[in-house]
Amino acid sequence: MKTVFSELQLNHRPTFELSDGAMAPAVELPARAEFVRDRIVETGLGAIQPPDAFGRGPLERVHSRAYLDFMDGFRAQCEREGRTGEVFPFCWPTAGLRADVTPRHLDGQLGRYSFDAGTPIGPESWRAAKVSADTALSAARLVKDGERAAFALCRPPGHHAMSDRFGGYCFVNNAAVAAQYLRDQSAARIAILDVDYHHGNGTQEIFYERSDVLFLSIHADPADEYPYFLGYADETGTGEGAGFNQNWPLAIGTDWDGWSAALDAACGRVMTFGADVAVISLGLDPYEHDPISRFRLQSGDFTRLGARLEKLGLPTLFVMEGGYAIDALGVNCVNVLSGFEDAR
Ligand code: FKS
Ligand code: ZN
Repeated sequence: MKTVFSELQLNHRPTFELSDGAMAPAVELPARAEFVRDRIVETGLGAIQPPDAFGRGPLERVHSRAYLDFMDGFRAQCEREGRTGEVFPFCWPTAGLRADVTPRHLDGQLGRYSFDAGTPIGPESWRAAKVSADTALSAARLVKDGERAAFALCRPPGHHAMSDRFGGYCFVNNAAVAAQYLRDQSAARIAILDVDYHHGNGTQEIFYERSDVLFLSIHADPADEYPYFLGYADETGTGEGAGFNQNWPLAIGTDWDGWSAALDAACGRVMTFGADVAVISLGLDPYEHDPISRFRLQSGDFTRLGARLEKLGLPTLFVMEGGYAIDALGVNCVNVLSGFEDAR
């Protein structure tokens, strides 16, 4: 299986994040991608190639122009307003405040275009995020051109990014951008299966009213875990999209037995939907030793996950999302991909 990756994605280098009421060391680090890349080389999974530049067009299919304009101008605005280093939003237009205004001040704009204070953003972040999206698009193109599967080693991740808000370490929704690209290029029906420990609220929001993109997510119950305000079982889509969204919120402590039951159910839905392509939002944070997560998948279970996904028999795009047990990240990630390859 081919991998797409660029070192430019490493230039988003957060140092701190707001966590448990204090500034703590950031966990969504460049080393995450380096460990995965090194493991791909070590195991000989396949070639690693740099992404092509797709420009703004494919991003506009998923994100609002106003959001992209804000992000494109972020660096210059920081310089104008004398803000150096990382910035964090802290004030949002929640109920009772006006959602129909866009303030001029950077902090007002940050609140308008984000949904949490957990996402450090620095001068290099947006450029790295755009290259991460190019990585997803380039891997999608490989699948469109006939590869059975491809791996987009995306970082920064994407599944929390909404149509006009960043959050959860995510700026561009890589999986959504790639799915929309495949939809525009060739495929009539896309199934996105999100196996990250955290609910993919951004991907859900982007496709919630659509019947051509099925969104399925297996994650920790949002009553107990980030992102708290989306990802419940009663969210099944609306309008045209009614019946084309399904969530499996699982209890803290879920192991492979419980987790794979949800996986089987989700795979069943992919098949009855009649998907032409599967896009896997591949988070490795359901791992038992993940430092910020509380599921109990073991390294060998990730191989099983890959083999189960192969049984769908579909062209498959893997898009990396989270996973913070840095030492094991390469092994667990490549276990999924080689589990898929070896099942063929
Ligand atoms: C720590 C709070 C951390 C934020 C969790 C974000 C998870 C991000 C992710 C992604 F795939 F996007 F990277 N809360 N006290 O893993 O879902
Ligand atoms: Zn996650």
